[in-house]
Amino acid sequence: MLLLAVLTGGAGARATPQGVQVIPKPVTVTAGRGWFSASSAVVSVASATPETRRIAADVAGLLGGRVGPGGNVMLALGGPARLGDEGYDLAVTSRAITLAARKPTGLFHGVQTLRQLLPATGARRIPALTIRDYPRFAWRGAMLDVARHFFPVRDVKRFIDLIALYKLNRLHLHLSDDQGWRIAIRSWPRLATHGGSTEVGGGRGGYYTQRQYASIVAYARSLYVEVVPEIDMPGHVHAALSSYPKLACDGKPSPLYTGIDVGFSSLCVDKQLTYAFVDDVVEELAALTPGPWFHIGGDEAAATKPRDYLRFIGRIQRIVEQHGKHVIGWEEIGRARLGPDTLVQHWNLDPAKTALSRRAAEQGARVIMSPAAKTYLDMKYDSSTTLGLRWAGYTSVRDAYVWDPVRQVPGVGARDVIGVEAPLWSETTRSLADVEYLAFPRLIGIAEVGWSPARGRSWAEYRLRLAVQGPRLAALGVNFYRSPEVPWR
Ligand code: NGO
Repeated sequence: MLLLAVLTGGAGARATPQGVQVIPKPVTVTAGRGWFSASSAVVSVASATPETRRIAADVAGLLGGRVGPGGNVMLALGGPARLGDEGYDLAVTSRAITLAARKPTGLFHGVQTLRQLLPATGARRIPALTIRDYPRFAWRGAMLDVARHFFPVRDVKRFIDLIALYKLNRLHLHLSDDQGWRIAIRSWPRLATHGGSTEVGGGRGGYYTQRQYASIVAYARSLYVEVVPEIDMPGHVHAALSSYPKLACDGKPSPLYTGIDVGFSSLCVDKQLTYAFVDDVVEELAALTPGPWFHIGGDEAAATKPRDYLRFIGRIQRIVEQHGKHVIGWEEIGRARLGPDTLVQHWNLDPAKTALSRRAAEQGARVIMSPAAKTYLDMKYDSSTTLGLRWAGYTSVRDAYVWDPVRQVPGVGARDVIGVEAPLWSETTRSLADVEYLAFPRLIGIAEVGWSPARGRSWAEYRLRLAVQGPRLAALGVNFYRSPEVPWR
């Protein structure tokens, strides 16, 4: 019997031998003979830059070895074009490890693989093998709603730590909604000081100073995660209207809102002040955000007349572009005429709304797949889950894994889909522990949907690999849901 096997990709795949249980599943894994002993590691960099040296130090820390010349763990920049910006080649023998990538991002992803090749506990050794790996999709995101409940900087950084382990590369921050405005804007200070002063259920809320937001962005970048800020418009703006009543059409003061209804607020599309306001907000936030995107929301604008909505989205797109960013919007913006390089985010269950993603794709927009029934991390797992909502149905760990992003919306196929994103809306999550419980382990499955080839993926095999993540998540202190669907170790 052949024990040496190509472990992934295709019909001939065999059961994964112990020690090679990486998530997301690499493109190809070929098992070798023997083990590399981590304690003997001396890490060297062929292409030394401050960035690759930092990665080398991480590898040395991970293996419990040191950085030095002429080592047996070699990091190098280079490799075939197929690896792209994020892929890597990893070769482990009993004597040496080589990790090569065209960009530091790829080295970083290779290090996450190495991390999972080490056992969670016990002997620090890595099985001999070769891996070639690169992502299926460029966009692999998680979204955190910091508006319904506020999460302090340290929570957000911890969340970034966890998503980076699974090769996710975008953190979308939903920074404003009816219940709270979470980012300081110097030209409109009451947005944060008043609009950020409460949250769902009436708690204290909070907001990020510009310095804090910048520190989140920089921290994410150090883990190769790009932050995507969202200011939701023209609906979901009650906190802003309560902070500055002159932005409302009737100009009347209103108290802050701490419930969870949606679709009742709108910016005043006819007021010139509205566009001055949006321009100021986009200008300040764009300046703090090195990534190329600005998310304008655009969902559930039930309190804005359809004609006004189209006018508004048109003007807002121009403002965002003037500040040098590409527009992202929820799929409702597909109703409007879209500029080039726009991304739309599919989420609705209703086919009439889903068709707007197709309309956007027909205009040349690319689509981020966040189908609510698969990727909404705020849905309950099953009827016994106490946290979460259930408007899109229950979403089991299996449901979040068994789907293909290019088969979600008729007419939106491989050419149109840029990737996947899992939103965590925070109506019911009051702490990071709550967030972790809903996100893990479903987010790990979404990470694999975004990275790994569709061919060769199966729930029966995945659930065994996921089981091995149990001790790893436990060691990290993650409050994950021990779903009965998974034979946890
Ligand atoms: C919807 C709605 C959000 C809710 C979320 C709850 C979108 C794009 N808009 O998704 O305001 O928080 O559902 O699941």
